[in-house]
Amino acid sequence: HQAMEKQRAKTLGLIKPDGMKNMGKIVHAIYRSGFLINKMKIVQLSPADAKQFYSCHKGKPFYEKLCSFMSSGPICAMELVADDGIAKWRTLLGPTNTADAKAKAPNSLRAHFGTDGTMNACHGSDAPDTAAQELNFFFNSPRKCFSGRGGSTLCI
Ligand code: RTP
Ligand code: MG
Repeated sequence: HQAMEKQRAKTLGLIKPDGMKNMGKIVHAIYRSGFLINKMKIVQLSPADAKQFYSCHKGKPFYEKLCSFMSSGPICAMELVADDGIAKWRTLLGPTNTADAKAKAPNSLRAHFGTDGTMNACHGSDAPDTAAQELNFFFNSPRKCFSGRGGSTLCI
């Protein structure tokens, strides 16, 4: 048996509010790892947007804190493309908790740029169906408006 060829796949990458001060380094690492950045935009989620985006975590103890963090400042949304892109991006992210990332994946983005268990620099979709849904949320919702900085509004 030949090894299965890894399929080219799109995923949603986010640079979270705490990661934005390191956006240049994170984008550099994304390119260096062989991803194509096919789409990119900087937006700020409203608390309601964040609740919708993370609705799969509704009811968990960290949900409110997560949603207020995710709407606390600008974020960068990217459509990332690579062979086996969903898993490849999760590997580059490292474990969810920054301390775990530092211990287990010291070269990961979360090890370098994360802060704690909630503020962990970046997000990645976890499966093909959530990748499609999350890409749609940021790049294919024509009537959805996110607020930008300084009172401006970015509409997609
Ligand atoms: P993400 O969805 O952001 O890529 O992260 P993940 O899959 O590695 O982790 P997940 O379990 O989906 O959790 C989503 C985000 O919620 C925050 N979180 N805080 N105990 C906590 O305080 C806690 N646990 C999770 C993190 O920001 C995590 O990335
Ligand atoms: Mg997740």
